[in-house]
Amino acid sequence: MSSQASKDHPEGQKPPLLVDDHTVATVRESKILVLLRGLPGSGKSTLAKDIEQKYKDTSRLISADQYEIKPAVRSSSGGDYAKLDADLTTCFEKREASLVILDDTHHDRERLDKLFDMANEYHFAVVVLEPKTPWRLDCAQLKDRNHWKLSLEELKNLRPTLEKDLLPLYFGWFLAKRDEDYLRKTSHEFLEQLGNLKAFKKRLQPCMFGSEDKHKLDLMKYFAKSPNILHCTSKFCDYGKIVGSEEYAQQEAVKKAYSKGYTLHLSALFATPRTVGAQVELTADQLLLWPSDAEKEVMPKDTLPRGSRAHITLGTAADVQDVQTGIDLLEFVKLQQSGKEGENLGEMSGSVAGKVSYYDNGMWMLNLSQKIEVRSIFSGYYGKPGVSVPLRGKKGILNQCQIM
Ligand code: 2AM
Repeated sequence: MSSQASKDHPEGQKPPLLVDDHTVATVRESKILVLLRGLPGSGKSTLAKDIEQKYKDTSRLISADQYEIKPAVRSSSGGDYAKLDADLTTCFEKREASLVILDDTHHDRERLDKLFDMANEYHFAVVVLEPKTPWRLDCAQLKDRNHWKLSLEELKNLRPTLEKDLLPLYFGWFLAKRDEDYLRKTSHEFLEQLGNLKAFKKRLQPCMFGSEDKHKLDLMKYFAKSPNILHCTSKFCDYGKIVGSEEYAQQEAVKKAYSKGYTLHLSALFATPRTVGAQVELTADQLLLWPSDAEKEVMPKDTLPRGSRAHITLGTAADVQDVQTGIDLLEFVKLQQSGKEGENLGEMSGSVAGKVSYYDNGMWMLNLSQKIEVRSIFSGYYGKPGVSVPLRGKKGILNQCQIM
């Protein structure tokens, strides 16, 4: 970094993916699309180049400037971007980089939505970074700094959408690719062993887990959907429509954590007739990012320990929403709080070694003898809701849980 650039981006203001070793290691194991966002001349390109340098072997920097795309308020975001988008698609398709950095103003919602769709299609998590330079919104200064020679008027037209925070559908911890693959496999193993457990077959009630044909019960097929990128939601914002989301995004802890790497500790896996998920035990550091009303939001009458809703949705039945997984987990927690241990019905082995408990109404929990640790990046999901993949994943059909 040049001395001028160092001054513009003091060490304390650099995003964790530039300065924190654990984050750097996690980013290297992840698939991430970094979107630099801000007015022309605000310092995006310096930040973009720093990130590219830091991840030389695995990154690819695509800058709108290279394509002569002049920042402007457009009626449509089509035309100008055709070549850039073709190169971006090739980069994703040919797996040219696991960290793709896109340097553009990103002021246009339509343009952003297109990029979020692409990220979803290629299973890239998204990180949106804005320069922290003191003049980033100061049009008078930017007029002299931007190489496009945009006038004060043109800059002022671009500013309104860029001075507001871009709020995601939700904030959360997004699993690194390698750990995500491992957890998907572990979830299949859990469902396979559960489906083959004698006690499970015995307690199946009519229509539970798609048990119409008891001899061909297939839990992987039953849990038809899985999130596109496995994650643990911290705050659901609905792009800012949820009361309190702006305040959440403004919290110092949240701002500091954005793009930072965290290890999540999974203590149990659970399955109900609606969802299959993993229980996450948040550390003190992670609890700083946990909204104080997360449990009350879905169980207003109960007093449950802070963080007890933390989970990763692994799969849901066909007509069930992802949000149900956290509600199901809280049902277990409530039963445990009331002193109900669950019926101890055996052990699982291998990657899912642990004790199996049954809590009535088709609620099964596996307490892992060894916690599973998965690496993740704290960020937001900005795309459309309801993007999911079949639980069976890309590798095709795993063994069915045949009930004899
Ligand atoms: P999940 O975290 O339990 O998997 C989009 O709906 C994402 O936000 C999902 O990942 C979903 O569930 C999570 N989410 C958390 N709270 C939600 C709410 N109140 N409504 C909808 N989705 C919510």
